[in-house]
Amino acid sequence: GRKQSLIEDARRERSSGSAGSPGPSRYGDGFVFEEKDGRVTLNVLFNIANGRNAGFFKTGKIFETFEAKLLHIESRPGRKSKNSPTDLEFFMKCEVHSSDLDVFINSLKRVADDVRSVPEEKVPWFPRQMKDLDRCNMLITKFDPDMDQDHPGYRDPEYRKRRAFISALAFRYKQGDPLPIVEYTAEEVSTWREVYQGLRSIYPSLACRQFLDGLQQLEEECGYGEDRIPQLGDVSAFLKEKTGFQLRPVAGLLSARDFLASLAFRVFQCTQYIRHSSSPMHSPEPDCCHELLGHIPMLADKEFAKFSQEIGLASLGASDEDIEKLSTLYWFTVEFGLCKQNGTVKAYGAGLLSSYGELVYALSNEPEYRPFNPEEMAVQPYQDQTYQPVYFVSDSFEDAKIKLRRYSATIKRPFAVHYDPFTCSVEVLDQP
Ligand code: HBI
Ligand code: NLE
Ligand code: FE
Repeated sequence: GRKQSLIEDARRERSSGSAGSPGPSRYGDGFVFEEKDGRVTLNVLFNIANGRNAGFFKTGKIFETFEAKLLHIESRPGRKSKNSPTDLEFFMKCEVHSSDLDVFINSLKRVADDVRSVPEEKVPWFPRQMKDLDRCNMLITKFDPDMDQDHPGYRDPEYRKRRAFISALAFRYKQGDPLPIVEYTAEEVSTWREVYQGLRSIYPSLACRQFLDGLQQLEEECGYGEDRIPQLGDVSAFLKEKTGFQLRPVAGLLSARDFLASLAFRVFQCTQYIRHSSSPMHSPEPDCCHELLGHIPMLADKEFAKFSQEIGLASLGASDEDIEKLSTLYWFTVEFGLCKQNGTVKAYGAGLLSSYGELVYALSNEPEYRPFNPEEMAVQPYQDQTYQPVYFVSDSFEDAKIKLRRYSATIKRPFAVHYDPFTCSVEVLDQP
């Protein structure tokens, strides 16, 4: 599931409008609320200033008076938190009588600051223009070297410092900025060399044809090799010419929703740090080896690029359940997919192609193989700590694409999306 703050969601929706078809009743700020049986559901945000905490309990009294049904509540340090750390911002989802709406909001305004109300949206916010990707930055703190005791970098302060430095480059990045250049240290290049040499020697027999083609082009035209870690700017320029994909730096694992959304714009989010030198053969989290060796060669393939964008478009505004399914499918295909080529099983999944350990394991007779079936794959539980116990094998690379495309088309949304490559924006077509 998605661990996204509802406060964050409401704020994004408010400042960008949403794709949902508007309901019948209009209120104050121009927002439209869905009315049902004389009641409306709304999201209310307000601040309680430092030292006025009693104000919060007064809001409770107002809820009681108006028989407002509280459906959800969250709080977090408020906007002015730098100066006064006890300021709190509240988010409440509630249901009130439509006729009480104005008085209810005005009453709240008397006891709390900066009261804002936004209608409950049926469609989650999604980016419409490429620059909206600046707001697709919900990081999942998993495998974090600062928080996870099992991370190989947890006890290495130098490594953690380096990670923080490289993360900061991604945090500061805005769409359209030049891609940050990282001067990799001798130790980092040596980790890269180890990863590159190991994998390069087994690719010819284990990787699919599309991958080998892409990698060869990268070696010939983009300076790929064991001696240096390619810079995102060079790789992005290369991809843009081949398939129109471009890269964007990211500090770590993104929420599936935000990660998939960028694909809709042919933007691939890339981490720039490298795995810890103590575990070159496998890392549970993405790093530059995973992006540059696992993903980039595949994204140089026109058909694969098109298909990646389609998954991205299918994800825009999809329900949480559908995002979960799409990302699980993504996991068993783009990350860990196997396909038959000339009668032999080959890897096309990036998570395999960037891990010597798992690539060898996946193509040994140890794991279980199952036939490609999107309906089954979308709900197959997976773990992301170590090697997969099960892989799905398609009859061909093309077969995987066709079946996935067919599956994506079954995802129901109250609107259709169309990507306009000239303006790099998503057009939303209402389908009442
Ligand atoms: N975030 N940075 C980053 N890189 C990924 O490859 C990635 C991600 N978030 C989610 C994700 N991949 C997949 O597991 C799918 O859930 C989309
Ligand atoms: N296990 C992969 C690797 O070691 O490169 C990374 C997978 C990221 C999803
Ligand atoms: Fe990946």
